[in-house]
Amino acid sequence: MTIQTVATKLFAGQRPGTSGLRKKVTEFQQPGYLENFVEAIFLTLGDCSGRTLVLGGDGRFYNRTAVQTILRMAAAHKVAKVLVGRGGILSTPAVSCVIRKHGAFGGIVLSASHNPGGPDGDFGIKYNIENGGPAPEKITEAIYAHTQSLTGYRISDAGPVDLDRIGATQLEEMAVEVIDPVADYAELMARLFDFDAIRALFGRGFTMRFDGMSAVSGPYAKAIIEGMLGAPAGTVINAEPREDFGGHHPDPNPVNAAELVALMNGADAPEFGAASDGDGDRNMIVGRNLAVAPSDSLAIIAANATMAPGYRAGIKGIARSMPTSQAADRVAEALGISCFETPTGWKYFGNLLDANLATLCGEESYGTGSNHIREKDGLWAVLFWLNLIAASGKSVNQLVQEHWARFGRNYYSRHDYEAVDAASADKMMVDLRAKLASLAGQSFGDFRVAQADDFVYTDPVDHAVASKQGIRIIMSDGSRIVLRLSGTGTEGATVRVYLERYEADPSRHDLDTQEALAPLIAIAEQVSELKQRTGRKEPSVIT
Ligand code: VG1
Ligand code: CO
Repeated sequence: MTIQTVATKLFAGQRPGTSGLRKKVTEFQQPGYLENFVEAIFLTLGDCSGRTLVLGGDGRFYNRTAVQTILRMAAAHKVAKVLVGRGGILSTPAVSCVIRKHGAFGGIVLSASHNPGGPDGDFGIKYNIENGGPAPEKITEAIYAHTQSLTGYRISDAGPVDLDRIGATQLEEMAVEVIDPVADYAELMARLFDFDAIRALFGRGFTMRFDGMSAVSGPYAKAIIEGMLGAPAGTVINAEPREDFGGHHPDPNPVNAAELVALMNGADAPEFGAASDGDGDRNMIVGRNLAVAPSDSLAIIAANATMAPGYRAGIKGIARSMPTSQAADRVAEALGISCFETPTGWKYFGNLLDANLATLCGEESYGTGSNHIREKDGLWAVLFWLNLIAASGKSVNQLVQEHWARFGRNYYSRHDYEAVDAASADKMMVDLRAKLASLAGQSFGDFRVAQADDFVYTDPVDHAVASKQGIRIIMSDGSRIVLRLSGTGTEGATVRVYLERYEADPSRHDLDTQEALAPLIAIAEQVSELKQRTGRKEPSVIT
């Protein structure tokens, strides 16, 4: 076995987005493409001797190939030890958990998360740091800079590692330990939640359906919900991770998880429905005839957090991404704790969690999590809801209705315009930015613009500044329109329009969401000319 330096050509566009580098599989399959990015990670990390890394992915097409390549490159870079999930499998939250539990230096997550998989789908790679969370921008920018200047990559010519057998092997001087992907994570969950109460709930015949969407969370959900909590076999469906996610689009929302939603709206609906995404960090919570808005889920978890053993002592603060609804802010206010507003992407929560400024975090995009790890965590959120249901004796619907009655309802929706022409989308944002100053003070029907800006975030811990994080049009009654471009798409541009309106009056809490938001939808169009500029008649996805 020898370690070689392979000369390579540079690839443009290897700048990590909202959550790592995501491209079409075919782009990753170009000789040197993956290797260059991994080399750039190692060049950024510097001396790796004596260090342990964690490695795993969501099992999508190209996962195994990439794991083998990265192992051979890690050995060439003198990494002391790699912990790799069996079969190359580790959910994103499990990577975060394993990094923290084993004191690893960092980890590499192979996933394009909610993006479709398979040979014609997407692949992705992301570096997580010592705290278990996504690398902050100063590291991702350093990685990107290396991708634009490196001349070769170092790799061992050793044969493949057997990924399917748990245990220790050696690759060059490097130890490789194939670990059970579920064990550490399951142990952590059992410490956070009242497993006895949830087991008793299932013992009383409580019915649930968890849709793994043929992605990574299946094995975790099966082991925990059916195995440890005693839910009947068949509670977890689509539980086997597949390279193409069985043709599913593993992005849990009422559009992609239509089957689950139909089941929950049907006559024989179970009491609780849930789903997760490609890499297991997102969650969808569904009651009978009710898909819970992720922003509401964050607020409800926060308001009831002390029902779960891991949060008995109370929460320090809540952090939400800027486009996420302000439902959580009302809870924070009632609890007398801080609420932080960060840019989109989990990487911005890391410092707040590390500094113990926030305990719970959430994004409107079906992402919820806490200080137990440094990623959002799909199954964690599902277990939190199970814990709330078991401890309160209330249904999903009751918990939601009572929350709205107490705090008011933040009607909320996101309209995505996917794969539109990138130049037109950029131009729309530029023109919108130019208009912002003149928008303040203008009236549109019943709404008056109180503030219009492009969100700038200054991290309260390290004072790093992130600018151009989304255009906000904030009305005098707190209603909001937010527009931003996606940083995870791989085709053209995706424009996201976020809409929010607050309603205090409980007699008006059962409106149709799109109807409740109709005036704001019209204003968003009037101000941005989105449809005309992108040539689209309607959003690709409404959540
Ligand atoms: C989207 C979501 C964002 C989330 C990110 C990663 O990013 O809006 O809230 O953190 O995906 O989620 P963007 O830039 O496309 O809006 V995951 O589950 O794909 O890692
Ligand atoms: Co994800």
